[in-house]
Amino acid sequence: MLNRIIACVREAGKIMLDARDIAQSTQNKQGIGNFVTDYDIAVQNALGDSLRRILPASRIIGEEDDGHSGDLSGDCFIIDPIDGTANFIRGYQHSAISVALLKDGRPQAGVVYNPYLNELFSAELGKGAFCNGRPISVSERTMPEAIFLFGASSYSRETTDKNFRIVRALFDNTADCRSSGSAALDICYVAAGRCELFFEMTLSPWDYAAGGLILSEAGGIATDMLGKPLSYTHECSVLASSLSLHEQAVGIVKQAL
Ligand code: 2AM
Ligand code: CA
Repeated sequence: MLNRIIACVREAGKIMLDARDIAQSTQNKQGIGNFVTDYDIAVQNALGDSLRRILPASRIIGEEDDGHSGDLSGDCFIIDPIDGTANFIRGYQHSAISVALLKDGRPQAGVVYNPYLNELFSAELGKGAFCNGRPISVSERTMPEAIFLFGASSYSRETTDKNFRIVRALFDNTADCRSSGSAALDICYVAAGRCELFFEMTLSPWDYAAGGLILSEAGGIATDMLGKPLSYTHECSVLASSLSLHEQAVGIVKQAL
């Protein structure tokens, strides 16, 4: 199953690599800094077709769909056709396709693919996490040694004060921080031990469903910022880290609230 999903995702990645005149194909969605391009739609449609051929009875929930009924019964693919759309539009070359397969609401497989670096992160429940087929695991760095990644949730400005209070608190307890515009890749970078923590105030299931499974299979954990399980039907905050740092990270966040 995982290999068939990977083949679909790699094929769809060619649409991103072949994209031209992206700015001309861009429309604003609701909120500041929230965009969609014709390529987001093209990747989503291509994935919808190819994934449905693998599991014809599956439900497909994508970022560029009209809505999400909240029904996660049976097999369900949650897709972000391009995570890091703003990067994609600007030629920043740090974006990914994210596909998760859930069974009755629980993630079974996840794939996150950055076609620019040809890096494909993948995991299947209980079978470990991989980058281009090689096993990955979270780092053993301590909190003072940690680099944390964060998203500013620029599209929901009512949470900006709270978001940056938490970012400040994390910064005071760690070595450094980065913000690079793709939550899916950020979570995979924690899974691969490149960085130790990821935090964002408001994300949607397609941003983290695949990355969350890849991280847990790599020895980490992704929860909301209070340490509660992630929602796969609604937006929520995400706090992702190695298992050893997670309790401490939740404590830092709670103190900052
Ligand atoms: P996107 O590029 O697929 O939209 C950057 O902070 C992260 O937030 C990216 O993963 C981005 O995903 C995501 N993001 C952007 N707009 C969003 C929105 N309105 N709701 C939830 N997540 C969003
Ligand atoms: Ca997207």
